[in-house]
Amino acid sequence: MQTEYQGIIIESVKGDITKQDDLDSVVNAANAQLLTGGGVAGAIHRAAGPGLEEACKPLAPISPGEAVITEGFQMPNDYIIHCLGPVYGVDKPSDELLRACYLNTMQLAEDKEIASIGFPALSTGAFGYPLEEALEDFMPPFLDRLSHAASVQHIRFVLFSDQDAAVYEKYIEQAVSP
Ligand code: AR6
Repeated sequence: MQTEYQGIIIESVKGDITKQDDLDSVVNAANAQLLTGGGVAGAIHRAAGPGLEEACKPLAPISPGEAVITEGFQMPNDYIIHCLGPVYGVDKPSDELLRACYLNTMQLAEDKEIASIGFPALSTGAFGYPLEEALEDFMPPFLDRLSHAASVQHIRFVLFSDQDAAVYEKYIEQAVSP
């Protein structure tokens, strides 16, 4: 689905975060060491190639809620923004740390004058954050931040299953109703 919020395109799609060829940047659901791993981090490192690991070394480790940016290497995007989400119920307060991921990503994107960002559902895989609770925790302040974005014009949430995409779709329709 696609909608518009304060002049910004917001989409939710089912897909693979490594295949978003038309976006300037995508977000990595990283680990603290910024190394390859399972889920999104594994897929991004495989697609980006070894140059990404080299670029990440001097930036690691990062803390929950923090984000850092690299170029995209062999990914189809100019930039990758690496975020360490909270482990649900372990890194506390999880809601504030999750929010920080989305807001820090926005700040890095604006610093680089990036127009479009693809987000996976940070922390909702290996880190165990329930998907609906994650949406409720990060989306209101994220929408608020979007309402005064300078460069960012297009946000795409990329979900890995039909079920997750449907949850996002329903939430966005309600939150961004004109
Ligand atoms: N494209 C889009 N979404 C994906 C993809 C993909 N290629 N692969 C998985 N997802 P996760 P986290 C979904 O575990 O919870 C890693 O091992 C997945 O179904 O990647 O932040 C790192 O090394 C889930 O809904 O991220 C860290 O140690 C969501 O993306 C740790 O896991 C996030 O799942 C990070 O855990």
